[in-house]
Amino acid sequence: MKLVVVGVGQCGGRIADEFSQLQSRARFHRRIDILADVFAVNTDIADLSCLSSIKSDYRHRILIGNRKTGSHGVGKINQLGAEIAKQDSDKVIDAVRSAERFYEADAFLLIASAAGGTGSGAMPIMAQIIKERFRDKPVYTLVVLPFEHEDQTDVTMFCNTATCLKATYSVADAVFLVDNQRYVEKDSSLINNMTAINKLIAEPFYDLLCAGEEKKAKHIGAKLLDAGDIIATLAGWTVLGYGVSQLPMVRSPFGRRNFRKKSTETHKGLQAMDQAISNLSLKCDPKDSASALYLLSAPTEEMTMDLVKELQDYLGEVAPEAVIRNGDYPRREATLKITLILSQLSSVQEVMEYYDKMPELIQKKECRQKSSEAGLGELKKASMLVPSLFGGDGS
Ligand SMILES: Nc1nc2c(ncn2[C@@H]2O[C@H](COP(=O)(O)OP(=O)(O)OP(=O)(O)O)[C@@H](O)[C@H]2O)c(=O)[nH]1
Ligand SMILES: [Mg+2]
Repeated sequence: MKLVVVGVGQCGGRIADEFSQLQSRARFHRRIDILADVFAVNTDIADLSCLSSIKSDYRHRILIGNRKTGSHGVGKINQLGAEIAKQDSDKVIDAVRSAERFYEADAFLLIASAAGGTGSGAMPIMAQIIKERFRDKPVYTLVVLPFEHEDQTDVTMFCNTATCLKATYSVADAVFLVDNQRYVEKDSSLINNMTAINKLIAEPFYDLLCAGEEKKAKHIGAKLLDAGDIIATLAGWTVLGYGVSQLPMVRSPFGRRNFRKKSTETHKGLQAMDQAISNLSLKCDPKDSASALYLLSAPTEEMTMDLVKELQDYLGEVAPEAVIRNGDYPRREATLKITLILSQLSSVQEVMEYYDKMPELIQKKECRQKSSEAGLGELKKASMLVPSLFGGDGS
């Protein structure tokens, strides 16, 4: 599957940069393309300059709204991000249209954090405009939710997140939900290491996109997972999981490298599936998923019918309501990997919490505004008898 990737805002741009690195990796190691092209869009010129892999010309690193923001970002004001996206959408559409392999692209993937201003406000607008202009390709979004310490202390980030989630869901064909907090819970050293988190966010897409683009017979699975399967699976709220089991390498009597064959292979497979389920990009109940997909990447000799059946049964128990699609991807690596997508989620607790708390926050904001206006009114009244340097009535 080939994607056109558009990262919006700082977080979106950096994750898009990771996708650009996945594309280089796929070209170098597998001689295939998994992206039709990749772009970063931002109101902040410094953020665009810091990217490392996305081409550095103005068509790939697209600065929007520079007259309104002086190229320094929108300072978390998501309405401004949205307004700029409406005004400068042509810049993005023109760039996308002239993408290197645009006509080979199967879908768009737009990426942004929900809590900032540029990405949170501009991405839903761009998704809508891209969807209207390119009707034949699905538009997916990947939304990064803030760390707990951010939205617990910053009302603006909380409100931006709720607004972005609502707007994105209403326009995108599917919304990948990725919670920054999940990555920190697994490894606290990650809190200050966005690059490491971004790599973990992008990695599950690697095999998923490569599998359907393979041209060498030895890497084409018995059950090839291609763009059609992925597109048929994706709709609405979606999460991703990824699990890896190391395979013990042993040498055969003939000195050739071989992988140990035993019932351990099923065990290793289930272990990788378990890891994928417990490491989902956002905490959710797999029982709420109506469509699921998994890709098994491993050496051919490890991918037995038994293993495939065990994995299918296991996922069937965990996500009993889901239509499950699967595929295999033969690789000569000493690992067994599972990439998992759970889509069409009927309930997402975390999204609900954002929506639920909004009325209370809006009310609090209005009360604060009223009391601040009242306070300023009092001050103004008290200052009336203070002499003025400007003459007139002293106001
Ligand atoms: N995973 C990840 N999260 C990031 C990264 N950079 C920022 N964030 C998160 O994104 C949110 C802030 O959004 P940004 O992307 O910085 O904001 P922006 O879209 O550039 O908008 P403005 O700076 O307000 O113009 C916070 O929740 C950060 O924790 C990143 O590289 N990776
Ligand atoms: Mg920014």
